[in-house]
Amino acid sequence: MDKSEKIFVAGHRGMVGSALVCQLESKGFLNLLVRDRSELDLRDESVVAKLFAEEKPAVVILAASKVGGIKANIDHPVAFLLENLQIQNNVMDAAYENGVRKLLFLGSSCIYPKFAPQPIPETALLSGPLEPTNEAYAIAKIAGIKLCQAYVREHGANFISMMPTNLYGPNDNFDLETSHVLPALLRKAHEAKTRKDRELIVWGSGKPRREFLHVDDLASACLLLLEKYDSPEIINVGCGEDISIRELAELVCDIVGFDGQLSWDATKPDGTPRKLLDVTKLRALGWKPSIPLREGIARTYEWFLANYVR
Ligand code: GFB
Repeated sequence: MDKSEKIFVAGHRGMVGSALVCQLESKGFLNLLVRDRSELDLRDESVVAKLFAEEKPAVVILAASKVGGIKANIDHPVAFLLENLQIQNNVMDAAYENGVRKLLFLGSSCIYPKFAPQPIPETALLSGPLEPTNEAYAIAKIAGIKLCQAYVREHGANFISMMPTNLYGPNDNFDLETSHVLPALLRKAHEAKTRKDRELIVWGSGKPRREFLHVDDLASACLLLLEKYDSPEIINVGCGEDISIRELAELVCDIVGFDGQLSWDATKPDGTPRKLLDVTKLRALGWKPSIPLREGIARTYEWFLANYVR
């Protein structure tokens, strides 16, 4: 990628987008196009078209999504389906209409069937029923993949799609109702320690397994794919290892310094039993993650203490 090319980072205030901006700037990509939500509503087709016509970005990273944890997905399927379709349709159409050289679309590991083989190869897409707790989000992301591939096939566009595993890091959402598990556990353990509680309640059975990737590693994988990957076939991005929610809760408590007991709220859903991505394709491009889980969680806890705890 040319250092002077204009790169539009859609969603630059989010956890992924902010990590991307940081990494792009540190590598000397200084011609970044970013817009706050108050200036640009990506769900609005006409304002997206106007931005592209005026700014003519060369490269687009589509990191803007309506995202949330298992409860938010269950409670708001309309927003997860509708808003994600609107955002990706508007951005991809404007990118094509304005001759964008390359677009990177961020999907999710939840696009794969609930009972996909583990680790999940890219070929598992659309091979079985989805996990019901995040079906709306998954359908939107699958539509995004298919739209990228359609622009490639019909118009020769260079639109690529990566499927990240569960992500965490600075600028994550720490709201207990809408967040993913890792920021939720960090906050719960911190508050339990502060209150000197003897018990911490964790959702579900603790048995599901998840793979966690620090968002700075995700950002470095994005840059690699922008440089080296030009195929319409989707590519998984993960660290290649998973742990159970029970093990994660124990690790978080150890890092935070909460030494009370864990108890399990069986009224809350487990979601998909396991979601470990097969990252053979990505590894073959020479990429590997650099932030071990314990270190990444400790760094995220430091960020939480400095930025969230008031
Ligand atoms: O991270 P999470 O909300 O999403 O939940 P998914 C992962 C697991 O952690 C589930 C358990 O088994 C939860 O029951 N868990 C335990 C908790 N305690 C908590 C807690 O306090 N908060 C939360 N949130 N979970 C999401 C999808 O699925 O993954 C999204 O809903 C997206 O669409 C995202 O794909 C990456 O991993 O189950």
